Amino acid sequence: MNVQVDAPLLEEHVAIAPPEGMAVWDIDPYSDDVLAEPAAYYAELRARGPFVYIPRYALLACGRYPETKEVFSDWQRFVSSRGVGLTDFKLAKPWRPPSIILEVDPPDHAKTRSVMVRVMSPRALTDLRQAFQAAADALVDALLAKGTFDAVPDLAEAYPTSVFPQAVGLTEIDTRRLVDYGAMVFNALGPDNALRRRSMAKGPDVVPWIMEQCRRERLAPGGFGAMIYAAADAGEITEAEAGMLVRSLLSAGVDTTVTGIGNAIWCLAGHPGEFQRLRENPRLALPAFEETLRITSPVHSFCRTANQATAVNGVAIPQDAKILCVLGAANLDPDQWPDADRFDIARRPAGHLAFGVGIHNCVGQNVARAEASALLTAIANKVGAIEFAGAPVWRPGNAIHALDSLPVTFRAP
Ligand code: 8QM
Repeated sequence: MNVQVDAPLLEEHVAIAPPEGMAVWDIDPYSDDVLAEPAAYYAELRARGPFVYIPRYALLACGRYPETKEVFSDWQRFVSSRGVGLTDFKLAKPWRPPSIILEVDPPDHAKTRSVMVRVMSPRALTDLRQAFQAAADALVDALLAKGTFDAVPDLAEAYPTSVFPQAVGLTEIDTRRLVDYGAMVFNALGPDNALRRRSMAKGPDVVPWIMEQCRRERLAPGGFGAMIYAAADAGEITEAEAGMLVRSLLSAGVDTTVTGIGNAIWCLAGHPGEFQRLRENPRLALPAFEETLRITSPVHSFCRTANQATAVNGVAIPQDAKILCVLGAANLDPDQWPDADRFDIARRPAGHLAFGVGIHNCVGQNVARAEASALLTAIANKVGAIEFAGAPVWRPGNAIHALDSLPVTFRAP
């Protein structure tokens, strides 16, 4: 009898040797301290060189804007199909079947991407905007009545989980499982640390529920989910691929927007002058969100894998290297952004990397912007001041930089 046993994963990715002449930095970018308060790490990463070698994980990291952008946008040399976390899918089995839009290269990428581009096009969002605004107005009224609250559960989590699942067409809404699944997806991008293991432990409860919600029968007509299945009806993708793209919506659409909104409240509470500017001109809601993304980078790092030996800005990159692209560092690079650390809601930081760049840039960014601008518009119109009501606490995440707790008071005008 031939018993098949899964071999233990000796190596998660190819352990490259330190390249000649490259700075070696003995740091754990996935330690709780770095993840919770990354500013000093971002600055040192940029200062040490265009690329550094991190022995603990035998990988390269970059955090200066030009190199980070180059690695991120050149899909031919720096592939996504080998995984966008530390695991090299060529060597180790991914924790779930790979995403057919994120963890894939051209030409396969084009087909799924074009479906998702259409489903979340600006036109497809016109009808949703009213619903987003009505929900935002109602939530902000309720929070004003409350006065003091924790903006993480009561606002940052409450808002996207009240509008996004409906937009997808989910018929059973389980906020906790949606949030826990997001934590699995993003913590899975890091090493096998306590964060990853704690999130993964929820898999048996969360994953079957998520997969069930992706089925055609579960999805209400008119939503993003039904539009994806319409692409299957049209023969563009298979029924199974449609289910996988709905899974992508649920993977990428919740934690990201929850984090972006929480971080926006943190920025505004910490910069009362900027909040008053927003009140005077609520049309700065979207630029204020864009600046929040630059300043706080909700998705702080993402990997690529060098599929060939190459060079970036004269620096030799070995074949098979995992490259940790620290988007949070690039978004604060003083050589790219004048007065980089200053939160300026009118900056309009075109080219920030918080939505990525290149063919894999965030396909849901219009949805994220629609949610955030509705909410920040409601706050600008209704709230007189946002004050901290306790110390904000950051939550370490292997790929997401989010608040764990943000006690604030909304004052009436
Ligand atoms: C991150 O499952 C997916 O397709 C997927 C998961 C996570 C993301 C994107 C796509 C970047 C927000």
